[in-house]
Amino acid sequence: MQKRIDLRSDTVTTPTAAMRRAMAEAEVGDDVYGEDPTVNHLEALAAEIVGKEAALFVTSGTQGNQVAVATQVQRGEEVIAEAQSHIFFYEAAAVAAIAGAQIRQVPGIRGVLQRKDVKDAIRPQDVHQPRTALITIENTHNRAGGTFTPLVVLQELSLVAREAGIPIHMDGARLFNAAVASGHSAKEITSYVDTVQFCLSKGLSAPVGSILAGPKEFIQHARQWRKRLGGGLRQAGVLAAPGILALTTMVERLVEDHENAHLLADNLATLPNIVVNMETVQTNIVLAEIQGTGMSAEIFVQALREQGVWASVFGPASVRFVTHKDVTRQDVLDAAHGVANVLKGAY
Ligand code: TLP
Repeated sequence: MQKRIDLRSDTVTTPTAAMRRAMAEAEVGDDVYGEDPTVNHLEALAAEIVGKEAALFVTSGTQGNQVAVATQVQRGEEVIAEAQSHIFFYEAAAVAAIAGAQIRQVPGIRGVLQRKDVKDAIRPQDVHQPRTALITIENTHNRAGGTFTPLVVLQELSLVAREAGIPIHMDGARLFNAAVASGHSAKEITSYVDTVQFCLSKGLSAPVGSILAGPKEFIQHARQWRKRLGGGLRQAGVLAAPGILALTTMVERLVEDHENAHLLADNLATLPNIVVNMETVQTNIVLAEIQGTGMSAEIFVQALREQGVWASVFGPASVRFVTHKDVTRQDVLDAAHGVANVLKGAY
């Protein structure tokens, strides 16, 4: 059988053997009673890593973001989010459906929000206008191709937010990719935001779960929102145990994923009719614009799959490749070869 090189997402990573052992051996209790020692350990460790008072283990990145929004935003208020952010684009309008608020889309530069644009988007006090209740930053930015927000920009955004008295939430689904690529610790990055969500289940390879971290009082309220959304789990230590290994053993290796993404981007860029914006290749995501091939992204991805290479349709003529621990350097070279074959019509 042909080998599958699955570059659709880093969400496809499977747990390591050590993670599976840790799951089998995890000490557990009822987490809704706060009695699961493994969950408590993970939450304390995660809070320490991002320099926040407290943390909450949530079922997914989406749940972490939406609990963060619902906890900080009232009905009829507004949330500033980058125009192509996951919170806006991929969370099934949950900000409207759950918090009852609306999103103000602010376009960034390669996914990075700009100080002036955010400042201008903050609503004045006016009976006609909603109150701006929260600013969100996506780091790294998925639809922009895995770009990270530079520390100086975070600093500027935090000043704008502080002046206006508005909290910042970071969707740090790939926070550790941002940390590794920028050379700054996760703690330095999150020092500029009030609350942060990061995923254990993407490049860090845990099978399930995300962390929401922030001030103690925020996490107390967030715990109730998580319960309300059905995220109060019982013997969740079996899920938290691989999360602990994700944080303690899987961060440094993200460098390899970034190297492989660069290698893939370099190889794809040499192919005719494929355009890769190298400026956005900063972490583990590569976006290929395929307009010049005359194929739709749907057709292209289908043809590529026949070569054993799985990628995601990211727009009518845009295809996303994501590197992760379950693809090797050779896989990436083979994937570029598969793309070349598609272009030659040799499938
Ligand atoms: N992103 C997934 C899909 O939903 C698109 C992917 O394959 O990249 N924030 C960001 C920036 C994300 O990229 C994702 C997942 C989430 C939040 C949501 O995480 P989950 O899937 O755990 O709900």
